[in-house]
Amino acid sequence: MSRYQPRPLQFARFSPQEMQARARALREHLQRRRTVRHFSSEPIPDGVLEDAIACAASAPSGANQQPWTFVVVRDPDTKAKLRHAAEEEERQSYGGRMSKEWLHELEPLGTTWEKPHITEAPALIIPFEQVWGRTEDGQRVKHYYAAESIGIAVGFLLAALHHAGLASLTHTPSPMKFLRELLGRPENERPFVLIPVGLPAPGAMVPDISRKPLDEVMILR
Ligand code: IYR
Repeated sequence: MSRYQPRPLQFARFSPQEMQARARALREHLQRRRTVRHFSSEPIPDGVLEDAIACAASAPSGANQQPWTFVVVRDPDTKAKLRHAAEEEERQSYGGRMSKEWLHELEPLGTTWEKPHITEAPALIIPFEQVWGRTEDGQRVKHYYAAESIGIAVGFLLAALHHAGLASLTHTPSPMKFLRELLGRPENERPFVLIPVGLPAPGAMVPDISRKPLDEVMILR
């Protein structure tokens, strides 16, 4: 029997006016998302992270292999260990491993080697890319477009968190290998980014930066 077994598509159609209104509403909503670096320790309501991760896991992926694992950390000891390890790496990165040009590009963001958000945020989500997989009987399976797939899934995740009213930060400690070790993930998984999630601290500040105008990023031919 063929492994291609199609079934009818479920698809919601909107009128042109509804479509325009929905597109504009999401544009305005997503444009209000800001990366936040100062978190309150207020807890996240039950089920919200589960729903956001389910949104991420609904993303399209190469050959539908869904090459991802999302680790959620709420345990204070684990957060403290992750912060310590991240700051060890970042101290070296900011202290000389990163080029002058790179540090210059980061200046407007006000980042430093210190990563208090890792312990202050009530939760961390660490998405892992499954660089390859295994069949049920343990055979290695090649994954196709795993990097693109996890990138798309993390885009869905950030949008879902924002939609739920949570702030997030895409933190990229470098190198990130310590995440696999401290979180006990297998050798086929590569940490993609570390995402502190929660509510912003009262009075949280963000850099005064803007996005490129549409006519710079969208080309009509
Ligand atoms: N990994 C460092 C440096 C850093 C790099 C980029 I590119 C940023 O957009 C922000 C920070 C850090 O997480 O601080």
